[in-house]
Amino acid sequence: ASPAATTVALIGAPTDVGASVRGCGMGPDALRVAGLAECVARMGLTVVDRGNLAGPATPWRAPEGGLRHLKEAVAWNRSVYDAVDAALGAGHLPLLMGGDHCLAIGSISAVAWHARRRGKTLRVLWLDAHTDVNTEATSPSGNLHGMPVACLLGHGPSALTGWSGLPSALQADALRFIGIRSVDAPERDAIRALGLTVFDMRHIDEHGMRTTMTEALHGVDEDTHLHVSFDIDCLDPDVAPGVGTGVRGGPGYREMQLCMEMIADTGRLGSMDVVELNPALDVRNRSAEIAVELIESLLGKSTLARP
Ligand code: B3U
Ligand code: MN
Ligand code: MN
Repeated sequence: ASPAATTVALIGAPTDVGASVRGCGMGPDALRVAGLAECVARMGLTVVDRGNLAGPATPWRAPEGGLRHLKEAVAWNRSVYDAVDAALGAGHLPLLMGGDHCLAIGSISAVAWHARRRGKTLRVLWLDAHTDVNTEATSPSGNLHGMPVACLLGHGPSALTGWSGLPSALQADALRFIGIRSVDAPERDAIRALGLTVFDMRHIDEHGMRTTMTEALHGVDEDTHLHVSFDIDCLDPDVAPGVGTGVRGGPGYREMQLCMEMIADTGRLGSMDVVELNPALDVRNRSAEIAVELIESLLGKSTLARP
């Protein structure tokens, strides 16, 4: 099935402001070089490349108050919020090309605002090795790419919460995590306290990707705005080595393809993030090419016509 919009707006956010390792600021151009725009066009969709947003350089300062680069991260997320807001306002499907995962704060805050205004129920699929639900009080690193989920749930620095017009952009029941295999001890407590639904790698191994995705997509209907926040480190690092914080034991190429195909089948995809792709650590842009192939499936590519 096709996504909810017929025009895809590519938005580049070339920064590693929230990351622990340098290099994911080159993600947007790596995705362009891998043919992302051509892939969207092949799916019969109109593509507009909004170019790269501008923002402050990453100063590589030590964390202050448990947070690294807060001021710079706020600036980048402001730009992302405005660009995603503009794309949704134009009826387009925003595809945020990160950049690190802290940018999902701006992106999903804009999505939440639009979904609420249109009376849509928001469902966010967080495809990641990590749950990213740390706060400045629990983070082992101070890196903001480990905190976007907490910020979107209203727990985090006040400068990065409340952007959707409500104290929290998301309620816990809007989120489904897929591919998780690295959770810090305080994150484990937060998952339980917040009541988050996490399909970790053990769940995928025991039940398979098909059952997992059926569960993760349960309840999605014509009134749902589906947002996919795709952290490339969700994939096994043997498949996609171009990431700063790879964790062994992730989904392989075929499992991830099925995940994307089942999301596409809902026909409710309304927006997405592709983040944490680090070309400095990649092998001949392979991870970017795989990301593009997976996005093609997410936008409805199918080997055979399906009933
Ligand atoms: N949980 C750790 C590591 C991490 C989270 N997200 C990424 N790495 N990419 C942290 O720093 O919060
Ligand atoms: Mn992440
Ligand atoms: Mn991750």
